[in-house]
Amino acid sequence: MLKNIIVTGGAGFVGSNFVRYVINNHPEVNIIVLDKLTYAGNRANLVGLPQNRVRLVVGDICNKELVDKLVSKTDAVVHYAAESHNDNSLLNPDPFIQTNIVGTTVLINACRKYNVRYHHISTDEVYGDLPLRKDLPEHGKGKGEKFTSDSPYRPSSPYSSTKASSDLLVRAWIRSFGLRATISNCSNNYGPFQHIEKFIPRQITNILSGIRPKLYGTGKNVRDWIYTDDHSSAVWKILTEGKIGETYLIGSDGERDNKEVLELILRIMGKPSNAYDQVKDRPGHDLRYGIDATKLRKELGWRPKHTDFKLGLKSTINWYTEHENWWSAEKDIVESKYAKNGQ
Ligand code: NAD
Ligand code: TDX
Repeated sequence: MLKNIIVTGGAGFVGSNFVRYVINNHPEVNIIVLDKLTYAGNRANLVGLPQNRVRLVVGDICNKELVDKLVSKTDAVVHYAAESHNDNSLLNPDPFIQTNIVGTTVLINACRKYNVRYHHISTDEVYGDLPLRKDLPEHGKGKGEKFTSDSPYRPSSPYSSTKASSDLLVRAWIRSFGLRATISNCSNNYGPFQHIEKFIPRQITNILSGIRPKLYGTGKNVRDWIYTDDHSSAVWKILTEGKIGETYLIGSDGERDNKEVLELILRIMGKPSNAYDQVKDRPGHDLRYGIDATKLRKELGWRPKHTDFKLGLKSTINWYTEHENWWSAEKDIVESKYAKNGQ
């Protein structure tokens, strides 16, 4: 049984939601959050969690001595820490290479040394993109090719190529060194605590700030949205019941194109659904992601709970509306960076 775990990147969006999920659902588990607190990490993401069960260590996953010391005393490492934003990776790939590739290597070396269970958080973006489906159905449960754990690696951006590199390192450490590891590749998360540089929170906080939302290109690109709590429950399932050496894809049949998502946000927030600007497209912009999560559902019996996208979006909009203090100081900085880039 797992009693003490390290969650890297636990002060970021998906990591902090995982920490909260574990604290609320698994009273026997204590967590060390190892986080560098980059621009994307925020102490406030851990506010309200019991201090006797969650300890934040501010540090870099590339720091071998620190990682060695922490890993020597833990039962498992769940590795979320990353540079995570595609647009930033197009402006400067260097921190992506450092954290995502070098940082992961430091962690898996330490886990190998102490024979510690390791779970690697990755993304569907390592598989590149899928062709668009003309017949995108109302609730995304249509046919069409989807990613599986056998899909070839075809990353498009500096971000996704560094995530792909880290996945391959983990696979090699499993095969060559017997690392006790699993990998999960999840689709686009949404929910509370997501940095306002990302699509959904950027548009919500634009509207709340009186700024017109910004859609890249025509908005035909499709993302497979999952509520972040469902990602957390899947990761816990894999960590505790997954087969060592396996890769599991996580998704909840939430395919929608960006235009549709933006129009829904506008409608929920009481604005005309055409009240947005079309801006410069992202270079190399992946067209469509779609996850086939059959393996996770069949082999581990995982089921997502938050499959009503409109409901999830409403509660996310409420969260940003009620937590203006959490994001308002960052808003100008984020928007002026985008403006410089014509977006
Ligand atoms: P995020 O940018 O919100 O958070 C990343 C966290 O990692 C931050 O707290 C940051 O301070 C920390 N960090 C960055 N570099 C570090 C370093 N060198 N040492 C220690 N900590 C460091 O990212 P996110 O959206 O929460 O994504 C977390 C993980 O989940 C990433 O590995 C990402 O690839 C994966 N993922 C995210 C999504 C998504 O939709 N957000 C989907 C699939 C997979
Ligand atoms: O202002 C915007 N307008 C817009 O149209 C922004 C910020 C984005 N977009 C588009 C680009 C994408 O097609 O919205 C879509 C989603 O964009 P992001 O939120 O930047 O996410 P994406 O690039 O799809 O990657 C996300 O999901 C997979 C996470 O950031 C990654 O960390 C994760 O691996």
